[in-house]
Amino acid sequence: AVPSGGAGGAAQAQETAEDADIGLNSLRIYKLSPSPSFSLINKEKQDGSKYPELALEKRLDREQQSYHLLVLTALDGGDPPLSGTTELRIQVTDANDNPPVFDQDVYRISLSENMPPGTTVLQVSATDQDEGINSEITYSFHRTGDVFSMNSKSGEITTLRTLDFEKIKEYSLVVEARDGGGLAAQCTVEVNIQDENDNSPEITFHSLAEMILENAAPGTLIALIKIYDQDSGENGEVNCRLEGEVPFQIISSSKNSYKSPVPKLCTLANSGAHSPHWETAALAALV
Ligand SMILES: [Ca+2]
Ligand SMILES: [Ca+2]
Ligand SMILES: [Ca+2]
Ligand SMILES: [Ca+2]
Repeated sequence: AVPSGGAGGAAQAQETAEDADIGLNSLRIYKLSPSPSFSLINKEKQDGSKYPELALEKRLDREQQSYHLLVLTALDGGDPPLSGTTELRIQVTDANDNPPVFDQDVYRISLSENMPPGTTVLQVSATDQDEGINSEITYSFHRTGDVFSMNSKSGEITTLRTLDFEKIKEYSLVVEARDGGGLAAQCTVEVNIQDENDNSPEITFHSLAEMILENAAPGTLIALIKIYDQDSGENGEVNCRLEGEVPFQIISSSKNSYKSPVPKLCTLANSGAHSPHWETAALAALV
């Protein structure tokens, strides 16, 4: 067996043949079947006997060709020459000359917040052209966190805890694949957290007047209502409306802030499309 990646030119094997004749009819030359990888050097000992040396012409690559069959022929000087042949079977053993290669340099995934811990969200995959332990891949995070865990054998990434869009909106993970011979590759996993409507509007209410006179002019401002929803986009949009027949109206002064007369009941509608929360706030009427 010859290790792959060996330097060319080194003598690798010796074969000798015997010829009982002497003089011209004795052994003249060795020949090798054509091979791009191997060549034969005819050598002569001090006593005049000949022997061949098998040399590497170029680096062997087990991943391209793991087995070589050569035929060595010994020719004598007779006319016609007599010959003898022998087969050389060469098995190339693996060297760890290939690092793992990820299917993708960058994986991008989108996850909804609030998915339960233990959910498998992605499986990364790398391959290695070598064989045996040289191709056995172990996956790990470049820097371990407390949000995701990695199955070192399968490359499956699982959540360790609940994701909260309101706290962190994206993660960038660097994943390493290392083969049994110590060669490694890295890829990046970009995780985008998507908002869910998991926050109800929060209401603050400020009275502008202790009492309202019965002859107060229409349009007199009576109270200030502030509404805040931690969610984003549609999930954070709120509507405020008065319930029932009341002689008051709500004036929207700016986003999430309403000047209002004192209502008996103010219902805040969250217009989130997915799972709207309705928050009802009973506000003490000051009338
Ligand atoms: Ca390898
Ligand atoms: Ca190899
Ligand atoms: Ca949310
Ligand atoms: Ca919301």
